[in-house]
Amino acid sequence: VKVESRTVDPAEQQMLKRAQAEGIETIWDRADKMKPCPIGSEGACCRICSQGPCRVPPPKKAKPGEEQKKQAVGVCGATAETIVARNFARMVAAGSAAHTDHARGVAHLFKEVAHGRAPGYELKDAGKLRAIARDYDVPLSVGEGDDKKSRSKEEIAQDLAEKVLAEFGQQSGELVFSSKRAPKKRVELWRGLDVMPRGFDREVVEIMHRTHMGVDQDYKNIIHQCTRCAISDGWGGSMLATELQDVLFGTPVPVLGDSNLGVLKEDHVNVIIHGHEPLLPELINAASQDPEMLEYAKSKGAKGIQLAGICCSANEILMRHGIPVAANFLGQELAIITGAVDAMVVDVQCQFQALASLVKCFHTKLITTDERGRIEGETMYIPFDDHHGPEIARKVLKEAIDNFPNRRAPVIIPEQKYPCVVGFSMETIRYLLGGSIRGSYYTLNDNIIGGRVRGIGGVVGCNNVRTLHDNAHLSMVKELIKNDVVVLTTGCNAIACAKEGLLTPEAAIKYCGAGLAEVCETVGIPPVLHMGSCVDNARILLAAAACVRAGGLGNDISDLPAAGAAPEWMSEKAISIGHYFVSSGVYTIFSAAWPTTGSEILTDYLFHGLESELGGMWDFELDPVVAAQKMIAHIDKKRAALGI
Ligand code: BF8
Ligand code: SF4
Repeated sequence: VKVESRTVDPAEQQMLKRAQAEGIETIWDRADKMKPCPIGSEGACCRICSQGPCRVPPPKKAKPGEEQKKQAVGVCGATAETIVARNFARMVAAGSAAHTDHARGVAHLFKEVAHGRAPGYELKDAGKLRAIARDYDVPLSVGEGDDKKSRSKEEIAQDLAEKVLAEFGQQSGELVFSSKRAPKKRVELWRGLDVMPRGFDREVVEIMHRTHMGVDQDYKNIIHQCTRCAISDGWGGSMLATELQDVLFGTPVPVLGDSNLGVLKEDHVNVIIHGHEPLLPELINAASQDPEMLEYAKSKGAKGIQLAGICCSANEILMRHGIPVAANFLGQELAIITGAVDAMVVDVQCQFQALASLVKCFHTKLITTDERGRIEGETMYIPFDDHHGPEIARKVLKEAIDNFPNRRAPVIIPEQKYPCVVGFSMETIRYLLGGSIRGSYYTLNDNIIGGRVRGIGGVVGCNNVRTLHDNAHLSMVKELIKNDVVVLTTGCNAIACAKEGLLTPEAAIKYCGAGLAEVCETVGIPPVLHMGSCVDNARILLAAAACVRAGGLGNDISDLPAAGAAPEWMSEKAISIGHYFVSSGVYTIFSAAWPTTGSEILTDYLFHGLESELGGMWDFELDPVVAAQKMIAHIDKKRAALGI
């Protein structure tokens, strides 16, 4: 098989050639052997009770003269609409659960830090802490008049921790961020539709209940709960994870980083950080700069310690510390195939089980660190715990260093390495594009109204082995910036863009339309703004809300000339993210595959029906350039409605 048909990344092509030459199996080989089930991929297989699985794909169109076959229903009578909606809903539930459970870990750590019980951590961003506390009605001071005293960071954080932790098990009412941070008009719309989320866990559990055998069998009602659950992710769990991580680890500001497999160094101990939760990676980064650790690495013959990231943990430490990113989702095996990785440290989400067998071909230690994410055959399990963070980080690092002398396969590190400017939090964009009115998105809006910037595209999401790796990401983003659409990116799209050099101010000259290029040059920013990991899609929501607040572009997110996309999505998290964008009023288009084609009626509801309810809707288009053009058409439609 030609490696060019698998990935567009030359560094990864080189590693795939090595894999082929040495008979090492990768995800692409397994994908060749495993054809997707045509019924399951349409969402048309129900296996939620043991009378099935029941398969209800749309009947083939009858040939002339033949009688048209009827649409099948499940043994219990469940229609294709119900079955497909149930499968879709369970994706929303799993995705939302992943983000919210991530937030739970951060919230627990936050509480321990507030009480001084978590060595190695601090409350770094006091300004953000106070902003969140204000939303949660936690008092910032005590006493009145002359006796009024500010409360300490710790006192505020202790109260705030109790309030955020209570939201996980909250049974009624509204989530704080959903009601306070979305534009007023959006909140009123959600209240009117009765989709305000009540509690993080409740919304996920309720989807699981409703999609149990014989409960919710009205597809619109199932999607209604999807909306509530997805809002509790975007304007809830994900937003909480992002905000509390900023308090603990610092709100990102622009920083220079490097990307692609060329960031690994033959003469260094190479440690790959892979997963999603930055709690332990923050401390591994700190430990890697400890002179004692460095000495230890030297005693084993290495020149130093090189950390590099994969997936969203990579995005987290890249944008806060400039730690280079080695690869996105589909590159995780290829990093090990360099023979240069002394340890791969994983936490949760998007980690191939195949890593465990792959590391056996090399010297790499696969270290799992989260009790929720063990991998059978892992080399080692070093569980993270809030109370002994620095010790655990040093232990992990020591394992990597001890492994440096054990390299056995010849080390082949591709030379590709590209710089990137990252760290565009909502606050940083506000600062850079606030213009004369700092503290708002005024300049950005002004540029949109003036037409130099045509609109905003949020392009995010995974890799998918069923598509040419990174190709859809890059062609979509290039088409958008060529047409003056500024791109906000997170997740594996951000890493694909980094590897292509799109996250540099120079990319503006090379790839952008004249208007966007001018704005980027004036402000000195890349045309593609790296906003972080997948939970940081909440930053895109906050940026959208800030655009609405700055004025001139309507009263709601659905008025903005903006669109969202995940051109190579594969995970359930992507569906939850997509659905919260739709629920926030954004036109959201996916490529690669679409999981509801088993019901034309349901698909039509998601693609068209939702627009009249939520102002946002789903769409699907296989060709990423055509998808970009559809985003631009939507942006133009919104511009026309605004009269700009
Ligand atoms: O949370 S983009 S493949 S790494 S799921 Fe996974 Fe998808 Fe990458 Fe990050 Ni997000
Ligand atoms: Fe079949 Fe109904 Fe059971 Fe689903 S719930 S497997 S459609 S009988």
